[in-house]
Amino acid sequence: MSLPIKAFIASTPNSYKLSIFLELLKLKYEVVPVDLSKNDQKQPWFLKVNPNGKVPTLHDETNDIKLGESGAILLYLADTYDKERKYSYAPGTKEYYKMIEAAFFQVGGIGPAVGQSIHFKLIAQEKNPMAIERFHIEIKRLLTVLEEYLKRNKEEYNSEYLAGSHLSIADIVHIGFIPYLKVCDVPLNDFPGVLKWAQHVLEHPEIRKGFTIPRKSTLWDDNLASLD
Ligand SMILES: N[C@@H](CCC(=O)N[C@@H](CS)C(=O)NCC(=O)O)C(=O)O
Repeated sequence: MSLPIKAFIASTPNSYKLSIFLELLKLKYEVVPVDLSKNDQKQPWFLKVNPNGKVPTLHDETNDIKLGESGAILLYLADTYDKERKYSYAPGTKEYYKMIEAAFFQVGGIGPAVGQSIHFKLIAQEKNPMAIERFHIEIKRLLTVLEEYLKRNKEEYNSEYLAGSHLSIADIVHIGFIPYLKVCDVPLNDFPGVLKWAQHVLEHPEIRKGFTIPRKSTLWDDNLASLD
């Protein structure tokens, strides 16, 4: 059966943001698995939906919209399908901008830094110690900022989440990357606030389920288990 919401995803940290959010919103959707090892994401059929050739990508036929960029996709889904603002905040509110701040910090900060760290540590044929060190230091700096976001939000809202009083897009974009920190040799024990937050967020069964769509990553399995 064809469903109007099509999620183009692979078992990657950015993709899991989308599967997690679709699960939380209890939406019916079709998974279009993208095989990154075969470079599906750079094929003409994929580039028609997202010229940037990356996952996650969304095609919602209900509104005839094709979107790339995890942050933009989650904001679209929130505005369209989270009318009660269970996992987001209404535009114009203070909490909305704090949610956006944390989300942009992820997509423009932690996400790329973790991606580069993994590239230089695990994928690049030639080892470049300066590049490895640069991204290692940057990830640790960014996690210190994340600790501070959590601390300030707790002071203001007495909340365990990143923005405002409840789980939101701010948490969802960050949680996707947390299990990868182990691969970057950044132990979460050095960031107790982030560790506590991650354990709290992972209590949501929809979030655990999102990490299994399209497939569980064996790497993530081990790393998720180490957070329990
Ligand atoms: N800024 C993008 C980054 C997406 C991204 O880097 N996706 C990776 C997987 S986690 C990807 O598609 N890599 C394959 C490629 O770059 O060809 C977002 O937030 O959605």
